Amino acid sequence: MTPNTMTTDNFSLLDNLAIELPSWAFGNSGTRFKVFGTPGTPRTVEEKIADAATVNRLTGLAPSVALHIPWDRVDDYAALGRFAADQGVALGTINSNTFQDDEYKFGSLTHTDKTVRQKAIDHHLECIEIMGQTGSQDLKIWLADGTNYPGQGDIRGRQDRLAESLATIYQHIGEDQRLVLEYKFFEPAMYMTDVPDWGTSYAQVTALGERAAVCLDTGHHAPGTNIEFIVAQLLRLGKLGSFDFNSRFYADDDLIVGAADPFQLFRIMFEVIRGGGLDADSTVALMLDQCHNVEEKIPGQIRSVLNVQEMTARALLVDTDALTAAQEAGDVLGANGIFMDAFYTDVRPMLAERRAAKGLPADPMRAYAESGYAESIAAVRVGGTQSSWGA
Ligand code: PSV
Ligand code: MN
Ligand code: MN
Repeated sequence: MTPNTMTTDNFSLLDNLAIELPSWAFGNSGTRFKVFGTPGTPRTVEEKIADAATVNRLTGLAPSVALHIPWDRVDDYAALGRFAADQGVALGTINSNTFQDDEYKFGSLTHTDKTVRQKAIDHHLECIEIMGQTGSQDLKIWLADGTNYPGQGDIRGRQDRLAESLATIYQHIGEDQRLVLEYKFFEPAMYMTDVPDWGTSYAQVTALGERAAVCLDTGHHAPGTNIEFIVAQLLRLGKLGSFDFNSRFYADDDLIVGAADPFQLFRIMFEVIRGGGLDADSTVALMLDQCHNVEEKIPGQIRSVLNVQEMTARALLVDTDALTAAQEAGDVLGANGIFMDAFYTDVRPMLAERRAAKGLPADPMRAYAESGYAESIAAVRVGGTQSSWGA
């Protein structure tokens, strides 16, 4: 039997960890019942970018910010890109939005009315144009399209119209750009969502071509779904484009990553590593998709990127040679033990040392609390309208 010898030999792969932050995570968000404001909440896109840059400065883990159009619409995207660069971050994924206009009540890219479909297509073309100005690589499409009642819509016809609309958008995707299609099994449509699962997303993007891939949001699956299996499968098929990381207890809770189930995050990161998703030439984009309701937003993002780093480090500890030997020998408990040994190892002291060696704060949460940034933005950002999810 091969002995289980955990080492940190693979920790250099941690240098490849780059986690994009969503601009909307810095705005206020809430539930159906109430949106609580937070002092210092950004009023402009620039203020959201400055907050994201703060997370990156303290962690070294978040070098880019995703934008959501029209929430983050500005006159001059090239200037916005320069502003971001001055702050030490880049502009990343452009997220489209076809879920807030009255015309989209019965769908956007799937709508039966051609004029509504065209409006949704044109919005995506605007997003692609913005990508040209920001230097963004990915156009991310998440659709609220779907139906609430059996019989309400023609399931197959909607798929056909979706395919046609996506094909039109895809024609405008540049050589160095990608279209990523996010799936979600419910909400706001309650009976049937037009892109409910990875299989549908995979089928749609495969029909488009090389530069289209699947976006996996960890909160968008039925409870009990084996997400790491989906990760392994999509990586195997070369179609895992990006992640939206968050965690959930019940539905699409959009909570801090790893808060609900760190072991699941560990298992997902193990498959990401196994499938080459952390290699230097990987095209898998890691992003957060969170909404902070009652907690402070900047430390919420810091906690999340640290949790991803922590579970990645634990996954890198798995002695894969010993694991393979145990698996091939049919040593069920041995294999599981090797896996769990890595998961149960506290890597926090090692990561703190690593950060310090790179000139980063050993404890970014503490460094943020002591930095005075929260107090300074609370003092400065008075007046104007605080941004929120949806504005
Ligand atoms: C809605 O479920 C959602 O959370 C999707 O996950 C998108 O990625 C996000 O909103 C932003 O559009
Ligand atoms: Mn998402
Ligand atoms: Mn979501």
